[in-house]
This record gives sequence, structure tokens and C-alpha cells, in this order.
Amino acid sequence: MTQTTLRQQFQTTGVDTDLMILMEDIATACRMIADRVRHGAFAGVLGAAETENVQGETQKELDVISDEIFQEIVGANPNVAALVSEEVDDVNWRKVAPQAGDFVVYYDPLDGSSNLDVNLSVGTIFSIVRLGAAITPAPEAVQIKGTDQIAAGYAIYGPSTGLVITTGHGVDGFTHHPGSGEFLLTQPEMSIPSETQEFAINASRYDLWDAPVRQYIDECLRGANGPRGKKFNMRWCASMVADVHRILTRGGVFLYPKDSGNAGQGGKLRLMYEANPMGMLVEQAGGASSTGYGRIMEVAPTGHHQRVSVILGSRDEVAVIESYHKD
Ligand code: P6P
Repeated sequence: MTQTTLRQQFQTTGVDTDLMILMEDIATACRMIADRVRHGAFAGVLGAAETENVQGETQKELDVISDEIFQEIVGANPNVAALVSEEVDDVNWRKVAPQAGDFVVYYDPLDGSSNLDVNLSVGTIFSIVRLGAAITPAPEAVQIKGTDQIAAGYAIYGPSTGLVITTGHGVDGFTHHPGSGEFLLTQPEMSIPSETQEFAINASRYDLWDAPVRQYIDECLRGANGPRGKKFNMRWCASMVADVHRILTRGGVFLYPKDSGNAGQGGKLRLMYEANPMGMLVEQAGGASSTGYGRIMEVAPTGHHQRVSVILGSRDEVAVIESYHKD
């Protein structure tokens, strides 16, 4: 992973040593989380932690363990000014006087953790922003637009442990090599085909969807005899990392729109540590990432746990969905 990222930076913007060290710390945290996930059944930690997170969701023990690992490893990086975690209500300030050049790391330590007790893929999602000036620690100081991200990525704990990252020079996929412990390059220059015949959505929410989303899915389901003139397939992993990894690997479109069931919260998925990092990855791989009405990364944050409508993947398909929203 380091060799690939260094080569890209050396050939373009110049090597950013502080960022490289931070990416290594994140990779270390993900290796440690992978180990705990893979041994979870023997440690009796696949169950609920009897606590709730800021989202009001019952935390799995591994949610809490994964967050603690991230805080311990990434929080110890001397250039990290703040950590923003899905599992923690307040911003975790690591410096009393954050300086220009320091990092803010937004992360979901174990996304999709409801899949843990049924042994399906889960992952860790992260987003990195560099402060442009010294700041005074305050919640609004970390409400930074997704377009300001300098790096993003996720680890996926599936049949193998993968790490997919971007530092602004495209997207590369790595696989953990148990023998060496390294993340070796296995999916260089990941690219999303502009067209697709595969959509991902929780179809049980059909009656809650707004009209543009229902129109789009109805047309997909009508297949070759419908207005789209082609057959569509559907996949839904209930793990954003797994669905996005499939889309980065073979194309597709992922939708978790705001609907009448979650409109009061602004949607389901979180902007700062789910939608923005996945949005950067998808755009860096040639795809598109939209709320239905505009680019996700252009959304001006008003809170570090705010939720947003997410439509991302193959560029041409996202454009079709946006056109229905505009109509
Ligand atoms: P549903 C996991 O809880 C998550 O945040 C995403 O990883 C995933 O895409 C979505 O929620 C699944 O939601 O409604 O299918 O349980």
C-alpha cells in the first residue's frame, strides 16, 4: 500500500509524508479490527453491547471494540487534531490547539455490524481532511465539506480482508496477505463502468420512497419490455462497504434515499463518515455520487452526525435518477 501511494504522489503532487504515516496508522487499526472480527465468535463479542450510540442504534460489542482500537492507534498520530466517530456523540479532540496541516479523521469503525452474527461482510470507513488554518476546538470546526477531503477509504472484512483507498490519484484495492501482514495491491486503478444493469436498494421500503425513486426502480423491474429496454439485476448486502466494493469492482448503482420513514432525520446514512468518503472513492473511480438533487460532497455540513440521501455508482445511471428528481 505504501509503495503504491508513494509512487503516485512522487509522480504528481510530491510525497506527503504526514499523510502516508496516517494512512499506515489507519491500515494498522484495520488489521487489528479484522483480527477481532475474525475471532469474535470465540471471544463472545458478536452480541449486543447493551448500549446505544448517538444514532440510537444498539451497539454491538465489536462496534465499541473497533472504535476503541481506532482511537488508540489513529488517535495517537501526532498530526491528528480530532476524531469524529459514528459511535461517539462528541468530537474526540486530540489537541487543545489544532494547527494548520493537522488532520481530522471521520470514521465508522464497524459499518454493517448488524451482519456480524450472521457472518456477512462488514467494514471500516474513513475520511481524512487537512486543516487549512489553526482552529479553536468546537463542533462546527469539523463541519467541513466533502470536497475538502484529501483521502478516503474503507476496509472490508469479508472472505479476505481488503483495503480500498484514494489520496486523490484514483482508487486502488489491496488485500491483506496473512503471511507478510502487508496490504498487497490486487485491484489497481479501480474504475466504475458508466453503464450498469445492477441496482442496490432496500426494496422493503418501497411504500416509503419518493416518486422519483419509485419511478426509477419500477422501470428497472419492468426490464427489457419497459422504458429502459434492458433487464436489471438487484443486490442488497445491508452493508454499505460490501455494496460499494461490488460497485467499484464491477459497476452498479446504490441507493439509500431519504424517504417518508426517515425524512425527519434527513435520511439514514451519515454524511461525514459514510456518504462523503464513499462519494470521493466513487468519483475518483469515474462514478457519480448524488443526493438526487446535487453532488453529495457539495453538501455543507450542519452537524457531524447529520444524515443524507445517497445515490452513487455508475455515472450514467446516477444521471437518470437525478433527471427524475429534477422532473
Ligand atoms: P438497512 C448498516 O447499518 C448501514 O448503515 C449501511 O452499511 C447499509 O447500507 C444500511 O445501513 C443498511 O440499511 O435498512 O437495509 O438495514
